Amino acid sequence: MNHRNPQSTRPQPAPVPDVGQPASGPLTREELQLAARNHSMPLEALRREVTPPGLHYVLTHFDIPDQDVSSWRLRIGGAVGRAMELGMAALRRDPAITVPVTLECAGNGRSLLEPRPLSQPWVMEAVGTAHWTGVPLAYLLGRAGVLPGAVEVVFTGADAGIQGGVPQRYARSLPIREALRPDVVLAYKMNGADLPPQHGYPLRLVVPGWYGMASVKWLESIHVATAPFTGYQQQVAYRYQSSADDDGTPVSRIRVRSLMVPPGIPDFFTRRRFLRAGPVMLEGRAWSGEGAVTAVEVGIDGTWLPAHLDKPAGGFAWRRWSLPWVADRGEHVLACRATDITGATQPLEQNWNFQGMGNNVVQRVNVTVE
Ligand SMILES: Nc1nc2c(c(=O)[nH]1)N[C@H]1C(S)=C(S)[C@@H](COP(=O)(O)O)O[C@H]1N2
Ligand SMILES: [Mo]
Repeated sequence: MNHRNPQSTRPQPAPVPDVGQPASGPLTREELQLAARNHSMPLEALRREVTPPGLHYVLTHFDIPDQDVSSWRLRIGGAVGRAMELGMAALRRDPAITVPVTLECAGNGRSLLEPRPLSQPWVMEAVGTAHWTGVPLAYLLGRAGVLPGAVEVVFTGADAGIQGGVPQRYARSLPIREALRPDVVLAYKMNGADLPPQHGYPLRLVVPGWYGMASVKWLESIHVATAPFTGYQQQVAYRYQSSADDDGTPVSRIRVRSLMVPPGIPDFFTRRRFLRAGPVMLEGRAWSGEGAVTAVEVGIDGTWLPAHLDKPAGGFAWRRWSLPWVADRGEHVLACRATDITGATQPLEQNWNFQGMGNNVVQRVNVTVE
């Protein structure tokens, strides 16, 4: 029998493009949906050394879970001598540390690429710095007793969804030597208060120096593994790929970057800046997951000048920079460019990659001085 519906000969709606496909032209409805859920940090918040939670960027792949802390448990298992289950009261009795950490999404800058990979369409401000308080991961792994043969630690969150057609819980792994670093923290506080729901309540991992994807929110399980983890967010997503068929290399540490507080006042719609002629202090922050930021230069209409650097607040927290400028009437293009201790510096033009990862192109700000 022929079950074909005669209506199927009508033109079919175009298939909804899926995550990762390259696109040109106006943003799609799906990108707008993601952009309205996941917000970046307004650039004026760069004035603050510590970003208040409501201004810190947020990225959540699926839904924010509603966690009941009275029934919530953290499970630690796999290649350990003593598997454990811990509630929040027990975790809070363990020794705690507080680390200032700049987190940045690996997809920051994606919407500026041409063509751009379909995903969260960040511009340039998917960043923030918070003080994260909690138990050092190394302390708990020490108590559990990591067995010989362990190569990675897998962290799984409570949030589930489908990405690239694959049903999954959000999960990522760290090589064992990174997991045993003394500054990797299982955080239950952000800036001195309980984690807000969107930042991982009641417990999240924070991996200083790594792009944000490593810092698993709504943490439920820690599994010490004797083979490399092959989950979607490890093996498919978060890779530097030249094309769809390229296996690529994994994304890990944050590339050196700096941003500037746009001076003066904005036009509401275009965000173009306007300021009065005369002295103005240009300022911003710079960070790198590879180690200390050693220099920031400020570009004024293409001429680069060294900025003053304040003392760093911590190994993986951003560092304030400033440069006084006497603005003269006319149109100007301002820019900033940081260099880190490895000698890496920000590119003037971004190299394209298939997922739009690790963008650290120099920021440019157009200003009209009147
Ligand atoms: N469980 C879980 N953890 C997660 C994510 C997620 O979707 N689910 N997103 C990751 C990504 S891609 C980033 S950039 C950071 C963002 O952390 P924030 O929202 O606290 O800024 O969380 C990471 N941890
Ligand atoms: Mo991210």
